[in-house]
Amino acid sequence: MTLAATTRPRSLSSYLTSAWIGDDRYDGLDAVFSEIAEGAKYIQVKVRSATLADVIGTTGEINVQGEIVQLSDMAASDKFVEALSDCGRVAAVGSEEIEDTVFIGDGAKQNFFEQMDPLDGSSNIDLAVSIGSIFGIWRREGDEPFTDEWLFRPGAEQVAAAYVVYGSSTVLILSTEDSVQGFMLDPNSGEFILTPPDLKLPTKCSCYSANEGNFKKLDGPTQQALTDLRNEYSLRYVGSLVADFHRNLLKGGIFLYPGDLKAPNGKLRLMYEANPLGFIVEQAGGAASSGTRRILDIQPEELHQRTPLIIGNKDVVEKTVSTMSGGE
Ligand code: AHM
Ligand code: MG
Repeated sequence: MTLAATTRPRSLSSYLTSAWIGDDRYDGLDAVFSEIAEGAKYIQVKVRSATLADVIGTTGEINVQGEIVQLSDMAASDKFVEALSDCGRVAAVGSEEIEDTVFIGDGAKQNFFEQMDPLDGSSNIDLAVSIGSIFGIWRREGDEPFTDEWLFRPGAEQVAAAYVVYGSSTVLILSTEDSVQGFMLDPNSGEFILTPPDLKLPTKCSCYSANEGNFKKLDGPTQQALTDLRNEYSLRYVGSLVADFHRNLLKGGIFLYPGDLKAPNGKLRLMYEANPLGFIVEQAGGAASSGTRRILDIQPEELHQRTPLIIGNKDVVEKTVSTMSGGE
């Protein structure tokens, strides 16, 4: 009798140990990704016990977006700032939950800075609906002094990005300029396992994701673009950007949160939502647009600025953007 050959699952730590040996672009990135993974393990336990533990509710404070801050948003933000400070490779962090950039240090080894949405979709936390965390990573060149302006780099200058989905399983997606790798948390061993590796968007788009309730607020060409998508694809909308994006990345799809007549810049944030996911989708073969330009080419003007976002399969994004701008 011959035993079937088995392939040993590859852990995140094994992957990070050998991923970029000798590649100066990513010197220290293993430590950054490793801390994001550790933070995610901590947060996923909190998320799973959110309705049991005494973490639901509000802190009584209003965040910089004017929304009531759920305690878990703050806890996630604090946890990731702490983890990224501890890793010794991050010089500064911008967070959706914090008005100004958090400067950590300017040591020679602190050669990255990050922007993050620590708990995306958090209004879903007490509904057992998937939520997540999103990270964009830029390299700090040399020993340049830090100013806020220096941090406002376009998304095209990111060297890496990542997101986590706290769903029926906890998944971590890491991307550099070379690849997009998926990892799934094994709840038994507590390790992230490489699956699926080398992610590419399926060539066929299978669904569209949009808040159809906003239809009446959209201008005519955008209503036309949405109608075209509705006529061709299935609607799938979780209401957590990171979860909608993850499904579309695996299955093929387009997500859009356009501007409308009242809010021309839409709802989503450039620095820590659109830029990281735009980076990842491009590495996977897709595209991300604001409706008038490539997301990654937008020159940021402030930390919390909003942008319309159309993201997913390249051909469908291009067609949708063309219709939105009055083309066929
Ligand atoms: P947030 O939870 O970080 O504030 O993000 C905003 C969320 C996104 O996750 C999601 O795509 C969007 O808001 C849904 O908005 P709406 O309820 O208007 O459809
Ligand atoms: Mg968000």
